Parts: sequence; structure tokens; C-alpha cells
Amino acid sequence: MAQKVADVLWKMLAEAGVKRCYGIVGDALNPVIDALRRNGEIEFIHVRHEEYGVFAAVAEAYLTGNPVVVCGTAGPGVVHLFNGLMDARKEGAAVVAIAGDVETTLIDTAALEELNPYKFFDTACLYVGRVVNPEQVRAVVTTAIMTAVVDKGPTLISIPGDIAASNAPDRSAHGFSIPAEPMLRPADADLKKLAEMVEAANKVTIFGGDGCRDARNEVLQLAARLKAPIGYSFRGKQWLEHDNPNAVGMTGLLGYGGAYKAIHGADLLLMLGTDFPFSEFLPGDNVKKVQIDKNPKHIGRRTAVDLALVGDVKTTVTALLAKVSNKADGTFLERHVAETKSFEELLHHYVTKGPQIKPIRPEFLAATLSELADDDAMFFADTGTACIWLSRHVKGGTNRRIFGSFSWASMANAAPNAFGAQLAFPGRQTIAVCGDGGFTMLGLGDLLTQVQRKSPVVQIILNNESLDFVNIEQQEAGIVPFGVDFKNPNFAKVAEAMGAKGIRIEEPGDVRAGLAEALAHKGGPVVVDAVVDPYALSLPAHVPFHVAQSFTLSLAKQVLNGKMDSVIKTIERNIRLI
Ligand SMILES: Cc1ncc(C[n+]2csc(CCOP(=O)(O)OP(=O)(O)O)c2C)c(N)n1
Ligand SMILES: [Mg+2]
Repeated sequence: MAQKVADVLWKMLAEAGVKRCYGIVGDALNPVIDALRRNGEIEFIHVRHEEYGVFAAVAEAYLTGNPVVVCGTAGPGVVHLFNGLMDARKEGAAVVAIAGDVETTLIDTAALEELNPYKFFDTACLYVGRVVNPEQVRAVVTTAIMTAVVDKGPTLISIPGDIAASNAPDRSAHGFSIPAEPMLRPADADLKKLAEMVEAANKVTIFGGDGCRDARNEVLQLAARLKAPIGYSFRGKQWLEHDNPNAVGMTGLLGYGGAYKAIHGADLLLMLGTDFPFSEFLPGDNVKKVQIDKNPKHIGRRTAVDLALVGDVKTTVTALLAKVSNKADGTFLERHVAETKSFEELLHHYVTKGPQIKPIRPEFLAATLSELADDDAMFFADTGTACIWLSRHVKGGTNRRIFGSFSWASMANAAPNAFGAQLAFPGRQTIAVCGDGGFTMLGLGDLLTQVQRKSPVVQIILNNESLDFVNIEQQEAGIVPFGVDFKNPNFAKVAEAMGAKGIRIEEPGDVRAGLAEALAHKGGPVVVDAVVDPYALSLPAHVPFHVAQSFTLSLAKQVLNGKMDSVIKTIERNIRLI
């Protein structure tokens, strides 16, 4: 049989290292999916909602570095991909979307399920190609894959059913290869300026992001030489925090430790591979700032910088190490490391008191989870309060990973992220900490997919019957919380009815055993329904309500306004109140 356009498509995707395609079939996609079946090299993962498939693909692509395919068909199914593709764009995941398209004879006739892919996906995708002639296939597919892999983001191939089923031109199938990550280094003149600035500064602080993922050793070496504290974004934490004597925690909305002060008290701030979005947490002109990033778009958009260097962190820091000398004075570093330790002790309060406090404190739940999980566990945080608890209480390690919708901040990412990670790394613990809002938004329907595939994903639901993060936001804005409460079923029973294992934890004394049972469960998904304190950020339960209210208001307001100093004090007082 002659090779069809869709055969060429899958052959090229398989050659590019694609292992899976997540999506829902139908209509215009039928000939595409028929070719996937014939090809046999790429596994099709039938999900119940296309968006769930994209979040799974984002985690797989981010964690493996391989491109991953998602698909949806004509109009509505394609629209369901959109939020996930935005996530891929912001998280930098190489996702290639295949969008079923109406027959070529119907294009631009307002046909049923017709969607203009260029207009619709312009915001989300780095490249959109529409294959309206078989001759285009090799060029369009090559561009979609290369752009996704090299520029790290989603691309989309829109393909009408009639074209997918057409014979491919003979030469279409020939040769395809993906380059390894190139090295990028700033010009010598810029490196010289950087070295001079570093040499001239007495107090240097490093603030690292996800761009440090391959550069941990180099960054730690630089910090040791400069006696520099290292702060990090949520995305940078997993690469820079563990086993690092210079670590000073995070700044920003989730901030803890000495990072905020170390960043503001420095003479020179080195921002390495970070697009940290919260400008209000970055210092003004009193601190000199250097930003190093391989993506020039990241540089200077959150804060004005004194020196902009385009280069990958590993190559640039390696080059810098050859040019800078040891700094003798370690007092700046010691001060901020000590501050970080005392902050951690304060934060630990709810962990140590955890077994006695009901409703269950999420801090205690997260810390116990961290203690029980494997050294190479992968954690996924839903957007919401899960990010606060995981960022503060889950300990990193060389092989531990933590991921979420950190840059796009969509709800409902964690369960599908964990599902995708489980498929890519079978046998490794994949743990999603989900909001009850997030889980019921997207996670619940596709729990059936996990059940069907016997995927051992552990999802822990923070059952606080509230959109708690928004509740905090609203109080911060000084408005009466509205539209944030809801009623939940017993998620453990729901999970059991769906064929998964369900564990309900209401008593703090049951947290350890419940989590241990969930982590030990093999052969299928687990849902832990953890009934947690919805006022966890505010106060212990026995403090009078009006105090609790104003406490929440002021704490949230201060965190959002970057006043970490007063937040530390507030937490101190909070603890004294107990
Ligand atoms: C798709 C989407 N809708 C709305 C929001 C705004 N939002 C951010 S966090 C949040 C609340 C999440 O609630 P839940 O999942 O229950 O987690 P909790 O904060 O209660 O732990 C909302 C509504 C969002 N980020 N994404
Ligand atoms: Mg909630």
C-alpha cells in the first residue's frame, strides 16, 4: 500500500523520539489514528478530556526532554487542548499537537466544527502549520518538531482528514534527526564585564531558576567561591536547594527563609536562568543586577538589569569561574543561612504539633509525605495551596522531582501531570497533591483512565471544601470571601466506586499510616481524601475568629506585598499565640 500523509507524520514523530500520543479520536482524525495504529511505534493514550492529555504530555515532555504528541479533533476537541497548550508554552514543554481539521473542500465555509487554527492557536503555539496539500507534509512536520524541541514549547499541525488519507509524495519519508541541546555562551567582552562586576562586589547573591537544571554543580561552585547565598524560584528549588550549604529558600508569594533579605541586601544579584514573574519581590536600583539566560526574552522583563548576558547557565558560569577569585568574608552568607534555619524552625511548628491538631494541618501532611516518599519520587502540585505546602515541606534530593503549572498557574494540572510522568517512568512513585477544586475540575473523569491502565498514581486531595487560595486572595484584597466554598463527596468512596483505591484521612493520627498505605499500593491508582484545615494559612483553630480573620488579612497582604520581614514576625507571633 502506498504511504499516506498520516504514515509519514507518525514515522517522523517516532524518529523524533515521540513515545506517546494523548487525546481523543474521531471525525477528521480517524485516518490519522488509523495510521498511528499501523505504525505501531507510538502508544495511543485515550483520555476522557483532551486537556488532561495535554497536562500529562507537558509533564512527560518536561521530565524526559522528548517531544510528546497530543491530539484532538476538529473544532471542539481541538479547543479542549488549548489550556494545556498554554501550559506547555509557559512551562517550556515540547508538545506537538495534531488537530483534526475539516476537509479541504470545506475550509473557510463556516462548516460544522471548523476552526481557523492560525487565529485560534496564535497565542499558545510557537508554530502552527496547516497541511492542505500532501507536498507540505515533510516540511510542516519537520518545522513543528524542530520548533517544539529546540525552542521548547508547543506547536500544532492542523490536518484535514482528506489530506491525512492521501498518498504521500515519495521523498517525504526521508531522514530526520533531532539535535542535542546546543551550548550558548556570551561574548568575551560581556564575560569580562561580568567578572569585573563580581570582583568589585562585596556581597553577591545568586537567584536561580529552572535554567539551572543542568548547572547545579557549577552554580554551587560559584556560590562557594563568592560566599554567596543562593535563593531560588519554585522551578529552581529542585536543582539548587538540596545538599547545598548556601541555600536560603524562596522568595515570592511562596517565599520562606532568608532569600528575600539576601536578594535585597546584596551589592550584586546574579539572576541565573530565571523568568521569575513577581517583579515586586526583586530589588530596585540599590542592588546591581545581572541576568543570564539562554532565552533573551527572559532578560530584563521583570526588572531592569545592569548587565544582560545571553547564554546557558552551565556554559556561562563555567566561563566565569575561570575569571573570579575567592571572596574571604563569609558574614553575609552566614547571616542569611542562619536566618533561613530559624525560619525553617518556625515553619516546622505545625509539622511537629501536627499529630495533635485537627483538622489536619496541610504542613504536617506534606512533611509526612516527604518523609515517607522514595528518594526518586516525583511530586506534582496543583495550582492552589498545594504549591505552598509542597514548596515548603517537601524535601528535594538528587533524583526527586517537583513539577506543576508554575509559570502558567492553571488549576487541575497535578493529577494529569503525575499520570504522564508515571507512563514515562513506570515503577517510580508519582504523587499528585491536588486541590479539591482542581481534582473535581479535571482529575476525576480521567481517574477512569488511570484505573483502566492500572497506573499507580497517588493523588492526595486537599479536601478543604474551598478554593482556598482564592479565599486568601480575596481576603488580601479586603473583600468578603465569595464564591469560594463548596461541598464535596467522600472522595475515597467515589474513587472506590470508580475502581481505584480510596483512603480517607480525617484524624491527624491517621496521616502517617494512610499515606504509607497509599504509597505502598501497587497495581493501580490511589485517591487519598485528606480532610485538611481550610484556615491553615491563618491561625490555629482555638484562636478567636475575629483574630483569625485579621491575621489572615494581614499575613496574605504582607506576603503579596513582598514584606517578608513582617511575615516572619507574624509567624513568630502566630506561634506564640498557641
Ligand atoms: C483553570 C483555572 N481557573 C481558575 C483559576 C484561579 N484559581 C487559582 S487557585 C484557585 C483555587 C484552587 O482551589 P483548589 O483546587 O480547591 O485548591 P486549594 O487552594 O483549595 O488548595 C483558583 C480558582 C486558575 N488558576 N485556573
Ligand atoms: Mg480546595
